[in-house]
Amino acid sequence: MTETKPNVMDTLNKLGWSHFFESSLTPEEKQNMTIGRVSTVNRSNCIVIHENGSKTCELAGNLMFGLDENEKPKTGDWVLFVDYGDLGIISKVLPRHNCLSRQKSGKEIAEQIIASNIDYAVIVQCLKIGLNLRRLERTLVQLQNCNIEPIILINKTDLPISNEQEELKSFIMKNYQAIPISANQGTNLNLLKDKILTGKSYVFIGASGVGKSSIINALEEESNLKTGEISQATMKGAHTTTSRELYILKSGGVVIDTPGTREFGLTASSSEHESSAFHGIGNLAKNCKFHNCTHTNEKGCKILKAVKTGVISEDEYESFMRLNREMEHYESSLQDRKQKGKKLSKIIKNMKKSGYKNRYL
Ligand SMILES: Nc1nc2c(ncn2[C@@H]2O[C@H](COP(=O)(O)OP(=O)(O)O)[C@@H](O)[C@H]2O)c(=O)[nH]1
Ligand SMILES: [Mg+2]
Ligand SMILES: [Zn+2]
Repeated sequence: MTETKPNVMDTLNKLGWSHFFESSLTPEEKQNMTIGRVSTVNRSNCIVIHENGSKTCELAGNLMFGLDENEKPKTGDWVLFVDYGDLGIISKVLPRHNCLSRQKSGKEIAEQIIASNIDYAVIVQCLKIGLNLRRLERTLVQLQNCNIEPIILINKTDLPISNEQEELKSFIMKNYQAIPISANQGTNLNLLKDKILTGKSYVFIGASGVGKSSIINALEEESNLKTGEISQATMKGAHTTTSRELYILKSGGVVIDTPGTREFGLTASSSEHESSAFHGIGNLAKNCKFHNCTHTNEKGCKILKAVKTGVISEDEYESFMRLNREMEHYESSLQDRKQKGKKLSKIIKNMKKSGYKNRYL
């Protein structure tokens, strides 16, 4: 009686439907409700993709007033709605498999959900727009915590870069398996296409202007997303993607385009200050008396000594310890702990060996 037509299942599977979501439904829900996935969230409604296309939906009153902000539909959520023709009324947001969130900027600790039910995050960077290793590391930590696989791209490889940037590019390619691409010229797009699988969901993240929409466009010439002209003066892209949007690619795969996510960290503090601090302290740490010094109360700790004598500030010390805690959390959640342990320090070490300038860290 509650048989779902095969072609409906086919569409839902392409959209990322799985057992996980299926098992959260009651027989009544299967019979009476339409299943859909949220593409865009607007101020007072959302656009939901379902078996017959897309529909503007509003939240049922009890959900509108009964749910917390983060429980309300977000891009990538699966919802049940009653179809009233022109309008759908959402009666349930299905449990999330996972979600990509970030901390809202500002002092208060508030989580903001960027997208939900994500398999991969495509981190787009380009050398022309402030590529920052620390930010990349933070993003990787965040993805690890959210159980999302990263794919790292370096876009705009058609543009000329300095020798120093060239070195940084090879470094990131080598240490992070980053793929160098050019959305404009189609260079290496096939390498990215190979990673995009039917029924899996990919959120594109990275600063505004790095070329996220252009890459999605290039994957799907027909999808016709708006891309913005970049201002040569500031190297900042115009904010053309105003909200997060979910699409099914013709070739298979669900992509979510996002506007620029500038600060993506686990903490809301500015990273510039931390970076220089981190670089200096990292050196000191190598000379601590104990190999596994935690720099909190050990005798012979060079870092504590430097704080005491004013060589480094309390602020710098705090930042360094915060990063360490983040990395520890990151590492302890990895399955192959041993192999990946101390990943960051190894990277930093390699960076130094190859003579890197402080500002990239
Ligand atoms: N030279 C060059 N420009 C690119 C490339 N990809 C994107 N752009 C340009 O960068 C600007 C910003 O692109 P857009 O896709 O809107 O960036 P988004 O903000 O990350 O979505 C646009 O002017 C694009 O034409 C590329 O591979 N090479
Ligand atoms: Mg865009
Ligand atoms: Zn120490």
